[in-house]
Amino acid sequence: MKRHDFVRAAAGTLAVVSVPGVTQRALASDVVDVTLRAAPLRFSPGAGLHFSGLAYNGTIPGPLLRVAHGQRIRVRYTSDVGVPTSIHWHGMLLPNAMDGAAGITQPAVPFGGEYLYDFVPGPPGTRWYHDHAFSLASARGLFGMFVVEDPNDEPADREFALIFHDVPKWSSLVAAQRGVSNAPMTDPIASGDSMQMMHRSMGDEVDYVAHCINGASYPRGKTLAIRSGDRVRLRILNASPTQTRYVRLAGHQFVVTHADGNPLAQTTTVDVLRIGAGERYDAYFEVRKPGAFLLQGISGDPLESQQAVLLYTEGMEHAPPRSEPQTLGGLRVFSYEAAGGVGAQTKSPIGAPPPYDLALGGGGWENPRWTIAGDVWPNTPKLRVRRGELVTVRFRNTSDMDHPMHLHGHIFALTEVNGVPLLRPLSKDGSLVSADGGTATWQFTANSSPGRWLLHCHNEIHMIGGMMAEVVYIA
Ligand SMILES: [Cu+2]
Repeated sequence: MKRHDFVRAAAGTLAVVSVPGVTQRALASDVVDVTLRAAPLRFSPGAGLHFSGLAYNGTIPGPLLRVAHGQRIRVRYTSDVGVPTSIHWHGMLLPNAMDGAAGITQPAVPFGGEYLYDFVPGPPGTRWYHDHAFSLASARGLFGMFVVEDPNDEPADREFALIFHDVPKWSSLVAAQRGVSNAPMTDPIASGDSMQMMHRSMGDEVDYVAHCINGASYPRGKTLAIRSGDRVRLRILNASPTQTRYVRLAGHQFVVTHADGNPLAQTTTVDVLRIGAGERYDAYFEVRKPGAFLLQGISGDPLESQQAVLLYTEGMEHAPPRSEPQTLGGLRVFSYEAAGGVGAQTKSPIGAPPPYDLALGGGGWENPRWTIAGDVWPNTPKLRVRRGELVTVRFRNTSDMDHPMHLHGHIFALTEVNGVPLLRPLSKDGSLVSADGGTATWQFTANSSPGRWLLHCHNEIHMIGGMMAEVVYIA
């Protein structure tokens, strides 16, 4: 069994930890007992930066949770923070009462309170966990990665878990909730050779004081050792409260194998990953030559070039690292269409119930309302489903912001994007619906644990502004 190196945050810095292999762990115990305690943390991701964060077990991100598929986990959660909290297990299929949606599947955990989460994590793959009590606690640091080991994963010489996350300027987060933030839109735009920021203010954009990987902004944070010839697997999570990430590794391409932890029918090779809020991608690369290479966020926002981690081969740790220009021009950027292929016609089986057509709307200056079918939670549609039924959801985005829509407790097939059917639908738990008329179609079978399952935008500002609906199982 090869040694697997994993990265996790310890007190605001990167730490590489060695994790025992799958089989030993599975044999060691069928039940993994974990204690998570949320508490305030003065978080310092870069020189001169201090932020009143909230942390699980004293680290931002929280500890990397890792089980063999088939093991059961018991998480004793306690809260020592002054806002209501809960833990959502993002991308997991689990009993409804374990889903962690405060006010829906459990009461919020108050200061001094506790909650026991007890379930068998699955399906295998890169999942994550984060606060879900509508108090912006996840934006303050309550999140972490959760790996359910897949015995069918191809072997890798090394494996790194990379969590991209952002530190908000709190006043802008508060203003964004009222639709009066002056922060500019920072999604990157490829225009010739340079990146540009959009200088129109959308009212809902959040200003960030730092963009981090695993708890630190470059050049802080631990460096990652690789060797020439290595096949390196990356598990990358975008835990940003609001922003999409574009990620590049200098001198290398990514071979993407999994979307949201679920295997792609066919791998796809890209120069740049695009990762919406809440999404995960597994990708590998082969180290072809010695050197020092930055893996980093690509953006028009200068702070985002500090969202970087250094990978180096032996003896190259102090060499000037190779980085790439902050542009997407001429590069192969990950897209659902590229990963799924286009051209097939997807037909629903005869007799399938009609689709739910959900328009996504809202936003604009001084408008804090983000809507589904013209209304805000809890007046948004209830998708009432019977167990075993095939459910089709079609989104149409009438707003001028992208929406990373996420469904709890199910994995759907993304069958259509922007009017184009996908040849090989992607298995996901969230997908970006593009601004200004973008569409997406999801299909899933209602075969999860009966109950209420949220369907919402993973942009925290939009979710709190009402962009949330639910799938409800009826008898
Ligand atoms: Cu949104």
